[in-house]
Amino acid sequence: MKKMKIVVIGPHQAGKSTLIRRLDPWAVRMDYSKGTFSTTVGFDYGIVLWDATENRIYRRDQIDSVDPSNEIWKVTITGTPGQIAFSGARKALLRGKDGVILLIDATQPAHLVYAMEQYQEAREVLGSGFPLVIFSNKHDLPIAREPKQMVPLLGIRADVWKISALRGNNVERAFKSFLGKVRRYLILESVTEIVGRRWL
Ligand SMILES: Nc1nc2c(ncn2[C@@H]2O[C@H](COP(=O)(O)OP(=O)(O)OP(=O)(O)O)[C@@H](O)[C@H]2O)c(=O)[nH]1
Ligand SMILES: [Mg+2]
Repeated sequence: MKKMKIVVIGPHQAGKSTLIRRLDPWAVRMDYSKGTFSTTVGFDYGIVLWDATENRIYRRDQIDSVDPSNEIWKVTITGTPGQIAFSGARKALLRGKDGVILLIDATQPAHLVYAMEQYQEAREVLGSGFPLVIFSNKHDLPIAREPKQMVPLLGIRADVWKISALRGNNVERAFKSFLGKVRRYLILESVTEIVGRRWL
């Protein structure tokens, strides 16, 4: 089975853990909780299967329905801790990942500066040109700003999807679209490697 490793970065409380739980309800979550508040002090780790032939996502409880004659990918989704103090942990979690989801909170324009910092961390670890997508989260809330009011401030060129990780709106569509992009990148990388080797 082919493997793909996705990492989710983004400011503190933007909804990274919620997104991963939405994609994999059995995801591991290492949070510190107090009352209704919780924050990641370790990481989140979820797994789904993606049928690239039919462009379908399967959760752990749906594995029996997977058609093994199709192109199936095991997709791991690692969530990072968003607090500034965890920069070292984020960089360790970014290492070796195939694609990055930058999650921003559409209700918190002031947090874009942290999103920018985390994007720079990803560049430090993964170099340039890695598959990247921006998910603008919390669009179930009326105070959510439109991406066109927020994303240009980041100065990052990437596809942008409006989602609600809490309600699930648009999450699967956005995620599958990104998996398609990462797949194309990985296939191109392996072809370049083979062709490059032949010409040595
Ligand atoms: N209204 C709304 N609330 C959301 C959404 N996604 C997450 N939240 C809420 O935002 C808060 C933070 O969510 P988390 O998923 O823990 O955020 P996080 O990015 O993992 O936070 P850290 O681990 O602290 O970096 C929680 O109260 C969530 O219920 C959303 O789409 N809409
Ligand atoms: Mg979290």
